[in-house]
Amino acid sequence: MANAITRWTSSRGSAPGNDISVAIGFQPQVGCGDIVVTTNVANVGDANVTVQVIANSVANLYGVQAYLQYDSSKLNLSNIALGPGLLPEVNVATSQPGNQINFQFSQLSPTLPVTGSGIVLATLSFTATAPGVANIEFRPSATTLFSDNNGFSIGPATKTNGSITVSAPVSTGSVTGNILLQARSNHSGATAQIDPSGGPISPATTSTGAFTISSVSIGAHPTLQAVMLGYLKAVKPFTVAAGINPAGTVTLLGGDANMDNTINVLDLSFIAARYLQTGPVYAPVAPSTTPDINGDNVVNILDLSVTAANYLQTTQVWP
Ligand SMILES: [Ca+2]
Ligand SMILES: [Ca+2]
Repeated sequence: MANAITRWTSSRGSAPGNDISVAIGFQPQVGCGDIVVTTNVANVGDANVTVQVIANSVANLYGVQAYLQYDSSKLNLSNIALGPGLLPEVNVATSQPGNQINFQFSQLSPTLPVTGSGIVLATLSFTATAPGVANIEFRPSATTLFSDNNGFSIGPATKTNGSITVSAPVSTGSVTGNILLQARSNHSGATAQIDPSGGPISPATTSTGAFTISSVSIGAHPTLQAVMLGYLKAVKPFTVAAGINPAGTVTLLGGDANMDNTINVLDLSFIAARYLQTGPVYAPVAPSTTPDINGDNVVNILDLSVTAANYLQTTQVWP
């Protein structure tokens, strides 16, 4: 106590020995605590997205008045819950005109004052309505105040604004899988496509047949197809959700030399007419035809046999 008196007398510029009874009752009216609005993240449409208003580094906190505002272009306020770090035993008002949040409350005797940090004063609940960073901030035009149980202001010395970062709803996913090619050990060069033609398409498959179609809209799609030059395509309906959607593995049947979705005498004739030709280019009719079904740069019995074995097969169902 002697130290407290010394600080008081020196701060007032008085000599020691003045009226001690006045000095004993003195409390410094300077800010000491801090008030913080926490941050959170949400997606558009999320309800009950909360931030907390917290008091830190306070001594003998007994009441609080706070004046905040929030970004009503991105958030709708749904609830203000006072406490529980400080008990709202005397609640003067809790109102939210427009985009404002005001609360004023005190504890009530015999409840003891609160000292420490991490004291939750209120929890604010919002619905996220639009993407972007929505600030929840102290209004500079109104005085946010801590009170102790003697009715003195004890801060806040600093006020830290909060925010909710709202993300746009996820509207696309990706589709992955493997396309294997009959008669080949290297399965590169095929593609997978949603909503042919014109829908999102994968890059050419890797040697293992792996593919990924990116940025596919969420929902049910009538057709996912696997296509390779010289092979019958395979199709199935496919529903896409957010994230990665495995479509499984499909093995394409070889022999559709003219790419008309049927293996028949036209394909056999096309191959026979070019029998024993060599080289990488076998597209005398159009770019989308080939007699070299297995891709080994020679037209021979291997191509003819696989085609004949798939005679009269048509577009396949992707399992
Ligand atoms: Ca054909
Ligand atoms: Ca061949």
